Amino acid sequence: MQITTNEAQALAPFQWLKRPAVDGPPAQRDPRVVERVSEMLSDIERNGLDAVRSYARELDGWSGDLEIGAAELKKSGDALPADVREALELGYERTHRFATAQREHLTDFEIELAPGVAGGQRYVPVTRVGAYLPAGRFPLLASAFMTVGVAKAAGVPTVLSCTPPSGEHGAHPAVLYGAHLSRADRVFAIGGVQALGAMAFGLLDEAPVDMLVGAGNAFVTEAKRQLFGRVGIDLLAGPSEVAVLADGTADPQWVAADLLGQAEHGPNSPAALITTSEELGRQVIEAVDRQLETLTTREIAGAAWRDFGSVIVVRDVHEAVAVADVLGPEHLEIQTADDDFFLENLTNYGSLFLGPWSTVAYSDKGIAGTNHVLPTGKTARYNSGLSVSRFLKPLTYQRVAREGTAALAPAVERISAFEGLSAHGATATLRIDEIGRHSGAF
Ligand code: HSO
Ligand code: ZN
Repeated sequence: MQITTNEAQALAPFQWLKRPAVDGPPAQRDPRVVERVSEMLSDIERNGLDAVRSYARELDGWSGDLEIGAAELKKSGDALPADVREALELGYERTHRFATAQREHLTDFEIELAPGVAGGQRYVPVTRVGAYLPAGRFPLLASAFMTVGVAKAAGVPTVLSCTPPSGEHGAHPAVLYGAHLSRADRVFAIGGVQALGAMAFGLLDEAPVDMLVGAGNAFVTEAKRQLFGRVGIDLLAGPSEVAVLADGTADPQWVAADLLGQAEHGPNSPAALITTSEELGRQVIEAVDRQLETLTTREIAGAAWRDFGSVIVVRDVHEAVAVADVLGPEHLEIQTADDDFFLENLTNYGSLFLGPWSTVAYSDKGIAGTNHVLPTGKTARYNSGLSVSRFLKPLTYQRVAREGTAALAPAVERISAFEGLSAHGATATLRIDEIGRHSGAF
């Protein structure tokens, strides 16, 4: 999400109050990760579940059953404090309602393009989806709602999910409860590359999955990248990002808190403030430093802020839009006197949070209903976050009646002849001739 020197020059003039210590975006692909993932996937494709089991033992210290039974899944909530369970249920319910509304707004249609010539489109769900539910440094409990739950709301018949076991403890009960609430068809205690390989190569169920979704560490992301093509994917998630676009009306303490609220994801998580108020910029820098002193995750969040934090002062709202669109942040908060102006004018972001009361964490946890699987690393230029539409293929069809022939066939004959594709032309000629035989001229 960082602005490169070239981009900064193109956007000039704006003023940096704080520049990231690291120049350029977080490192992309580590060649050692690329090679290791490729070796592991070949091994898994060749040796099947034996290879999966051996990686589970070696990497996750797990030699128990790979599949989590229905009874265990159902009971997973019992291990959780009642208030956490209720919060998760609320997150599932909100995410499901939002996804269901998204589904209702995708409508099939058929249009008559000429008499006897119709074209139509139907949304048809992907048949089999595999969702990866991470449980690393911090288990992100809402992940199942965002992937499994949304796939189910889209009507995907079979959704498998995998989550890493941790030593003898097996899979994380809260992650399992999320998968259970989200109606996963089958859940496995398998982590990392072996999970994605097992789902994509069809080792866990009667057939391979058609699509892999869900975030994970660098190995998981690389595995998805290498399997893409053979299966569909949602997106390649990089470090979590946040930008806040604020004017002098914003509260610097709130802005600082919201920047740190994503910076704590990891030491390479970019956080940026874009502001029309130099005074606010200075106050936020001070507030971030003060809040870091007492934050339990200050090691991580502090490193992220030092290396990937920026504060940019722009001259007006138009420059603010231009800078935000270049950053294309995963999460973008707007805290200004006219938030709707930005809703109408911004084009590149994963998800937008309008007004000081809309903080990113509400969506992260599923409580705001919207999806938190979002594009990072400026891919918001061409991509959006996960939603029901990603699990639904807009399949088209055409229906031409005999009386529609005149509207199509002569043009196709002409184009085919010009291209030199005579067999194409013959398919049209055949139909014209058939009509000619019965009715004389066209
Ligand atoms: N900010 C993360 C999602 C998340 N954070 C879930 C906490 N829980 C990526 O969008
Ligand atoms: Zn987050």
